[in-house]
Amino acid sequence: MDTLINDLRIFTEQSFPVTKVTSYLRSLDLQKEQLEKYCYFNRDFYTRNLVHKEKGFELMVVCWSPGQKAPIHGHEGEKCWARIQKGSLQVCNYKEISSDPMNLDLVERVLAKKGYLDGPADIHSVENISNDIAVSLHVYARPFGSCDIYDLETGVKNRIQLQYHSMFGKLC
Ligand code: 2CO
Ligand code: FE2
Repeated sequence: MDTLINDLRIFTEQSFPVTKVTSYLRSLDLQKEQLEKYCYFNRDFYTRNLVHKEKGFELMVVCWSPGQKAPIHGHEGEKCWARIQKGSLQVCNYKEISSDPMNLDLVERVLAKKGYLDGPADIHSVENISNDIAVSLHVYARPFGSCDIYDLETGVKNRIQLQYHSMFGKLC
């Protein structure tokens, strides 16, 4: 993890060059033991487990029980990547056609399996549609504390604060 954090620091100085960071994260070789202390599951929601945070980026492990979902939300131009470390996740990517009234186009639906690197993401939903747990590693090249949730049924966009479930391996 320390090597990864140091490398992300170097990428911060370079403003996270997308091609370079993408190939770096794609070939990242992390053993599951290195993630274990950040893996907390909750029955009711997916968990956001902070590994490291500084001004330029944050690193997080996200744990998904079967059926858990991050609803459609926006990343607002921040560069962010997610790598599937265990299990699989369905990622749906959207394009905003208009904001008022809300009109999003589903541009892509991907079944991301272990080793798959997603990103940089813009507007997406992420769901564990499998019967097994899933774990993903997220790099946000700008700490990400709140986001817009898009409700397609009501056409309403809500701002929400994002919470951590654990920080540095300890439950919050
Ligand atoms: N962005 C969501 C979150 O930070 C997880 S979906 O993958 O980017 O909670
Ligand atoms: Fe996301």
